[in-house]
Formats: sequence, C-alpha cells, structure tokens
Amino acid sequence: SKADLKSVQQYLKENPAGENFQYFGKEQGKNVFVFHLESFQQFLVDYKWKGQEVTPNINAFYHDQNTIGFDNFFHQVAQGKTSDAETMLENSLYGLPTGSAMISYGTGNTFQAAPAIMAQHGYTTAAMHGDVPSFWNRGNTYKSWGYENFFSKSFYPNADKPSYNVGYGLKDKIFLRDSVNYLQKLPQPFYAKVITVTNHYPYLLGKKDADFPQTNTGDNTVDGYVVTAHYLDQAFGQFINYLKKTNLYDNSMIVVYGDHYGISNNHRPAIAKLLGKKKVTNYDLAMFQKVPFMIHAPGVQGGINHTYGGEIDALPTMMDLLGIRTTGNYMMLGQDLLSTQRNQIVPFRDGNFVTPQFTKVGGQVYDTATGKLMNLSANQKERVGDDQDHVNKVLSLSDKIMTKDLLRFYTPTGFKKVDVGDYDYSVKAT
Ligand code: GP9
Ligand code: MN
Repeated sequence: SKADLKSVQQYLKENPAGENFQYFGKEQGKNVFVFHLESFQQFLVDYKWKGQEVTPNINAFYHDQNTIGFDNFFHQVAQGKTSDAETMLENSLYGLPTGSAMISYGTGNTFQAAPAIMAQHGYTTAAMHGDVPSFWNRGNTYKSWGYENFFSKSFYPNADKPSYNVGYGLKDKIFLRDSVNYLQKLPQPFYAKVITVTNHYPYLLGKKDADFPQTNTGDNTVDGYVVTAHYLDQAFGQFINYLKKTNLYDNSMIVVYGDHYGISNNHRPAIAKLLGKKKVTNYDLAMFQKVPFMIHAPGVQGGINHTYGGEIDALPTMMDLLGIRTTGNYMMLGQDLLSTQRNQIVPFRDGNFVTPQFTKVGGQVYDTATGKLMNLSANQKERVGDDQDHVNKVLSLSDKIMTKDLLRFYTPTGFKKVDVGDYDYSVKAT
C-alpha cells in the first residue's frame, strides 16, 4: 500500500549517502560491462597453490592502476544464489530470505533496474548467458528490468555440442569468444552483462580444459574449485584481450563481481586447510563470504578500497561513476561504496551482519578487526543492538518492496515505466 511506500521513503530520507564528487560522472557515457564471476570468492584473488597464482588475469585486473578493488565486499544471497545476486546488483534490492526473487516476482512486478535506467540514458542494453532463458526465470525477469536484448543459449552456434558444454551451459571460453560477435555489433554506448557458468559446483572440467593442479584438502567437492576458477580466469583474460583488440577496453567501465560463495560452510575442515588454519570459527566463515567487486574505470585513479559493503551497494556505486543521481530519487536500499557518508553495515540475508567493528554471527559477536569473540560492554551491546535494528529494518523494507510490488506506486523523476511488451528475445532466423 501507499503507507508501506511511505515507510521506505522515510527510511531512505533518514539514511542518505550522497555521491562522491571526486568520482561522480567520471565514467559518464562510457560502455559498461558487468562481468559475473560464477561462485567466485575473494580469497581466490592473489591466492597461490603450488607456487602458482590461481587467477593471474583477475589479479592483474584487480591491481591495475585504473581499477578500484574492494576487499571488504560481501555477497548477501540466500537460496536464490545467482538470481538474488543479479537482483541486488541491478536493483539494489535484496533477494528473498527463502526462494528466489526472480522466480517469485520477476514476472509481473514493477522494477526500476539498471538496464531500464541506462536505456533511458541512451544506452543499448544486453544480457548474455550460455544457458536456456527459463533458468532462474531470466527470460521474463530481464524484460521487467528493461533489457532490450537477451542473448541466451540458442544465439550461440553449436551450443548443444557435448564438447561445448559442462554443468550449467556453454563453457566460459566458448561463450565469451562468441559473445564478442554480438558485443561488437551493439550500438554504443551499451550496458552489457555477461554471466559465466563454468566455475560452478561440482567444479568438473574435462582433461583438455583442466590446466591447474587440484588442491589436496581431501574433500572431493572442494579440490576442483581452483581448477575451474583457473579456467574462468583464463576465459576472463581472453575476454579482456578481445576488448583490447576491438578498442572496447579504453572506452568502457568494466565491473567484475563474484556472485556468491563456491565452497559452502559445510566444508569447514577443507576451508581451514585452504586458509592455512588449524580450524575455522564462525567469524572466519563470515569473512569467507567476501566476493570480488572491482571497477575498472579509465577516468579515475584506482586502488584497493577497504570500505565494508555488499552486493546491495553495487548499483548506487556504478550510478555515481556514470553520473546518474540515485539518492533522493530511486528506491535503492544500498549505499554508494565511494560515498564518504556510508554506514558500512553489511546485512546478511539471515539477519547476521558485519560492520568494521562487529561481526555478528551465530548469536555471537566477534571483533571484526581481530576475529576475537567479544565480551560486550553495556555501550557495545547498545551499538550492536542498534546495528541489528538497522539490519532488520532494511531487510524487512526490501521484502515489502518486493512482495507487495511497491515500485508500481512510485516512479522516479526522469524514469519511464518499463513495458515488457516492448521486448522479444526470440532468435531471429538468419
Ligand atoms: C544458472 C547459473 C547458476 O544459469 O547462473 O546458478 P546458481 O546455481 O549459481 O544459482
Ligand atoms: Mn551462481
């Protein structure tokens, strides 16, 4: 109802994080790539096994002088995994506590998502994925989000060839090689999202593609992770090279993110071995939920940024660089990671959270800086309580927006409502 909408508006008014004028608009008008690293965790960045970097290309990208790399950035998904990561990245709204927002609400709800916003700023928009459009209800959801183009499996030559596929669709190297043909033809500037799949549980890869030694934790579902991550990294490296060859690299802002963990908390002994620890605490597991978020922005000086944030914050950050004002206009629940007025509270979908001071998990509070279990003073208790209230509030507001379809009652200034009838993703016979 309108009253629910008011409570969201009130919250946003009380929790503004303005843009950062040093970054605002620095990437305005550039092409935008959103590169989805499947099941990719931050610990892989600069990680070495048997003396070799697992992901040399992603590492080089992370340390590039024009890349802003975030090292305290967390995934915030629950069961919706990839789909809820996409929902957060492109709407700055949370996924659901159970199930998937794209499946439950992607068809029918009103959204004011990144592709629609970009299209209204003169961008061509496209999503690319080497599987069928019904997976995670992408085929319908992307229309609601205003994607003009969705290149899925049937757009890719020989997509059914067994040697082209593993797990959840086209192998990343083939998928990305063939995606370039479409990207080159898109009218510029464009906003393009590329979703990889090969680095997905159970981390299987044929002999021909496996080019990295397995780890030796003894846990079968874990030890192939670096092998597929390495494959993804090679695919990423090739893709960046295509961009350089086609001159897309220099006039593009490239956003790279990991969607969620690849190794679940059920594998504690293996995680301990990977991290070189005797055993892992709940704190360690919370930190293990960090995923990459990197923005290669040719117009700014890069560096590693230590702010605490998560997937919910990605969109306001991108919009800042692109010169599109969101504060006070869009119903986005995240805060610009580059803003100096951020609250740095990172809610997990189960109500736990991380701040630069406190890591609240499993009913206990750890000191985020040291990882030590805390004996809270009265004052600290109060602060933890306040943070918890904030987390509960923002999650429940997000759920209200999603489950009650509140955005249909509000249209941001300068935004034209999406009409799903405008889009048709079926393959045109050639
Ligand atoms: C499916 C792929 C994997 O298309 O995105 O989804 P996930 O299992 O990671 O949620
Ligand atoms: Mn995923």
